[in-house]
Amino acid sequence: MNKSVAIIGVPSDYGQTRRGVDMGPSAIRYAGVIERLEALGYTVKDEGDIRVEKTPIKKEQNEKLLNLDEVVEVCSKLAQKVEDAVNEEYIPLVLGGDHSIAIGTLAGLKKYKNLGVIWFDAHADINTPESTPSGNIHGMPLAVSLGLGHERLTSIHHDGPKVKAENIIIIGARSVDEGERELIKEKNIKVYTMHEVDRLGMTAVMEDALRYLQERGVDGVHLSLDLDGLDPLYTPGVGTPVAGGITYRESHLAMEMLQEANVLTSVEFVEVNPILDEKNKTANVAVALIGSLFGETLV
Ligand code: HAR
Ligand code: MN
Ligand code: MN
Ligand code: MN
Repeated sequence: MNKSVAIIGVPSDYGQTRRGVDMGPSAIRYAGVIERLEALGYTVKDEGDIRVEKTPIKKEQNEKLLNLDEVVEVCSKLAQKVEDAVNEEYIPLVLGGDHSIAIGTLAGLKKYKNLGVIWFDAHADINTPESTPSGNIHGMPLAVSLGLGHERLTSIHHDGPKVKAENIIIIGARSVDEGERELIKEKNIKVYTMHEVDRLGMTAVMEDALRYLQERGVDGVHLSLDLDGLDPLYTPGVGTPVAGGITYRESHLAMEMLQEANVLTSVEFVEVNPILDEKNKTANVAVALIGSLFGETLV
């Protein structure tokens, strides 16, 4: 793994309707992410937080795309930051913020022409404006990155799809909407639901996932980790918790296996909401997982 990391905070909560997830970057910094990476010998450049306007959040459930202007603005800025970090040969480590920010991160990774994406999440985040049950853009980033959805979102930073359907792997899914299920089938997207995690175990899931990406000849791998992928027992500070999730130990193992495979070229951790949390527990888990992902070992 590249030994230089650029941290980019994205204090945005416009992809959903609960305030507080905009404080995620502060909570993760407070939990010691920089110290942790420096202790592992990384050169860390903290880019600080992207400037995000605090406008009132819209909640009308009849609107198909809530806070579209704000999400477009945040993601456009973020894409440029990510692209700059990649060009300067840093591994971007993006701290959210809700998961709508992944639209910007993936748009900024355009140097990788055959990018693999590992999406660790309770949700599939592949809704379109037609299929969304909520209008919340954090339920849409994978669809947008495939080029599906509002033109103002799909054209962020550059036109065209940002990732190929066959290069996406979703791990931990247990809350998938009807329209999402259809799209997953239509595009033949690789999903390890909690059923597969239970049945095969995390070791086999990760081995299989890594082999799958290798077979596709990816030229980079992005990890997008939604803290709600874990069971809310471990990460209660998230806006849309779903019971029956990945354990702390399983996630820790998954991170270690990604480190061992030495494939990651960018990372994002999203959906930490300190207001809903218990004494920064969720941010502390995020930082522990980042530690494992970047190579912490006991001996
Ligand atoms: N699928 C639901 C929707 O589109 C819920 C999405 C919740 N998403 C996140 N990100 N927390 O994974 O509204
Ligand atoms: Mn998500
Ligand atoms: Mn989620
Ligand atoms: Mn371990």
